[in-house]
Amino acid sequence: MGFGVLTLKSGIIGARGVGKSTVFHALTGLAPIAGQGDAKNRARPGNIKVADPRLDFLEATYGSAKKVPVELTVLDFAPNPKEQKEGAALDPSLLPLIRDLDALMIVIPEFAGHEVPLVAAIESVEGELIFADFDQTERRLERLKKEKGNIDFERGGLEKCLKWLEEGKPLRTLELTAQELAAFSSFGFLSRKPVIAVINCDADRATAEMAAADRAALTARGLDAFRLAATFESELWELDAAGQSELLHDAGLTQPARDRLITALYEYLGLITFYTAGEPEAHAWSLRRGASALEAAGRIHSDIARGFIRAEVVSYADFFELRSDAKVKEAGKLRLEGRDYVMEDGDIIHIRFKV
Ligand SMILES: Nc1nc2c(ncn2[C@@H]2O[C@H](COP(=O)(O)OP(=O)(O)OP(=O)(O)O)[C@@H](O)[C@H]2O)c(=O)[nH]1
Ligand SMILES: [Mg+2]
Repeated sequence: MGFGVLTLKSGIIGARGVGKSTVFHALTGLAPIAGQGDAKNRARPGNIKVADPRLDFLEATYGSAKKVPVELTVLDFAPNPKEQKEGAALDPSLLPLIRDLDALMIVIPEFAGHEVPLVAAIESVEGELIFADFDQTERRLERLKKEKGNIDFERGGLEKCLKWLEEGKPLRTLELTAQELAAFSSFGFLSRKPVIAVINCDADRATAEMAAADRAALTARGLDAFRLAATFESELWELDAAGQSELLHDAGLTQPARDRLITALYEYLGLITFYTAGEPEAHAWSLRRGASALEAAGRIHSDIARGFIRAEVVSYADFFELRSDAKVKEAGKLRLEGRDYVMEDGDIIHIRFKV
């Protein structure tokens, strides 16, 4: 499933006291704020720079002055007890903020005192998203009744959505035509958003096998699942690099959850990474899987896309083996590609353009 997401801004949501802020701290190293009032005053953004050994290699090989990794933004929201009562699945005052996000992480607790089964817990949070979409669709249909002109197409599509929502199903799993997608893109449907269920569990239960079982249970809803021991991962921030490796190793893990989560998010959202590298900087960029060289150019700068002439491309594997631009050229591994070339994960590109 491709979501066409690039900016990687996601929000952490869920019931009260399930460990959302602990997950936020585990991922970003930041403490949550105790904001008050409006939802936007209660949002705390944190950035995660994506750890990327390929980028490190490019930086070292080119002696780049600067390294720019892919960044991910995660938001935590301070609760407002007036908005979200104890036991409520989600803070309804957050809904307008959630509309702007690229992806959601729903935290599901799996520690003492929280016994709701995974699918039921997800259904209760997603139910709020589905209800909000239902409400919006119904109001839009109501307004259409007063409109003249050619509205049959929009009405047909909305009625299809309404029926789907009525059955308690998220719009994420409804097949829409390209034309319908374009017509509804401005709606910011909440139940169409990519969602990762983040299961907050004990360290010995944060295994890939268990996550695979969770994923299987949620696949009909189009969700991904990820296991994370938030308290444990949070403690990593108190240690230096050696201490972190030791603690991870003792728990039978090889990398912190934030690195695993980014890999999972990339996979789920259908993203790849490409690079631009030289002496001034080594830069990693996220890109939609299947995107063209022209779209890659547009990621870097709209002027570069506009004046696109051709792309010089070398795969990361070839560069890693040959270790310099000159050797890459000599070995015939530098390819000249046109605007329609489909980018591969790890491509290192240099775009020729004129302005
Ligand atoms: N045992 C255990 N306790 C946890 C875990 N994660 C969080 N907690 C505890 O649960 C309580 C709530 O954690 P928070 O991270 O503040 O939860 P929250 O969802 O942000 O809470 P609100 O923002 O108030 O809705 C804290 O006392 C945490 O220490 C966990 O994995 N295991
Ligand atoms: Mg919190």
